[in-house]
Amino acid sequence: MTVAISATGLWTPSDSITNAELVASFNTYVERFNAEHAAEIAAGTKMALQPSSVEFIEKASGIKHRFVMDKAGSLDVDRMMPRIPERPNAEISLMAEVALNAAKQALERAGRDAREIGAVICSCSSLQRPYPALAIEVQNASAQAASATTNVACSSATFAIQNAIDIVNAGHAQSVLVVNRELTTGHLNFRDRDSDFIFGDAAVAILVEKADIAPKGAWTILGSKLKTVFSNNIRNNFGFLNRGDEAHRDDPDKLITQQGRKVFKEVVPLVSEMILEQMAAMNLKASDMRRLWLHQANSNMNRLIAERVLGHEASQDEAPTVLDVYGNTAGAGSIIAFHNHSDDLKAGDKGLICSFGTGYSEGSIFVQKSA
Ligand code: CO8
Repeated sequence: MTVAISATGLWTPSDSITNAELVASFNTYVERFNAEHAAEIAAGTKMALQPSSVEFIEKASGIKHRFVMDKAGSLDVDRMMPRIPERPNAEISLMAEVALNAAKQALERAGRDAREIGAVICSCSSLQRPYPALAIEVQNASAQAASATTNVACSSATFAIQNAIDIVNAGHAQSVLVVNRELTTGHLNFRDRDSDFIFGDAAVAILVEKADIAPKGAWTILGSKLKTVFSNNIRNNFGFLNRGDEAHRDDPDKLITQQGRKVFKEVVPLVSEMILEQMAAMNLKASDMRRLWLHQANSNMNRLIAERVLGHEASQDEAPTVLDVYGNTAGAGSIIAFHNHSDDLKAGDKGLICSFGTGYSEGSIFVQKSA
């Protein structure tokens, strides 16, 4: 059965932070920390913290700006984490609300009523709570359908798209709504200069449907490939067992930690080889690929991967970057690139939505614009 992406939706918070604002807050924290611990630093029993810089961030990552749930709390030097008040159980949860914002846009763009949706898949890098499942809450507020929640970190959206393709192919539903909401700043360490600049908040939605009911201009799925290779290089040890060890419950490893350089070196060959293998299996040449919508973790990484796949340095038109505006939005990154940079393509154009990241996990979805 032919399956298509009928439409996508994108939601971002109204707050945002520039590199200059982030660095100013972090460097104030560093000055305070070093002043408070001057004696220990002088005695060599504590390491002085090093300041961050806008120049480093832009050169190392390509990130200039990111949308965030709560700017004030994240930049407040006495706090350095978003302020997200708990809601009563009778109210919709923040993550479900955010997911619905993106979902409504995808449904509107496809001209689809929520009652036509046969299944809802919510996928993301971090869940607000273990249960009840976020997907069931989203489903309750929108579609009359079965639902499931998945987490494959940066590949959450592409792996969920594969699940949606399988559901349609198996005949269980004709329209499957995938929602990927990434509130990354909730588990970002704003006191760590190696990672505080990387992530931003966003939610995306992808409507996957049987091709013969999809609207004009939908994206036919030509093929897909998922891959996982275990690695500890990006890790977050937060979880429901933490309360069993009070001594380590609030350690920095309960937020995201990563060996960024190792990730860079290992993931570039892994991803480019997987894409090339899949292209060969599908008889696709580099010249067939009109556009690559790659995961948005690092602009230098994307430049290298796109060059290996296309055989030449890719232009912004061939492999658009949205990192400068959104930062790394985990699973949402490649979908934001697709959402913002696909309307200009013509019927028959082929492209690739590709995620990669924590796990490691990689997901490739090859698409072709229909008439
Ligand atoms: N300002 C100034 N200097 C800095 C800063 C800073 N902010 N940060 C680090 N430095 C210093 C380092 O300490 C180091 O100093 P020294 O040489 O003295 O040791 C020097 O700059 C160089 O550091 P690096 O080697 O680390 O610098 P890189 O050029 O490698 O850049 C990056 C660092 C940007 C992290 C880069 O390695 C990178 O992007 N790697 C890839 C990472 C990646 O792809 N990660 C995948 C992300 S996972 C994902 O997308 C989803 C996760 C799930 C969601 C999580 C939500 C929170």
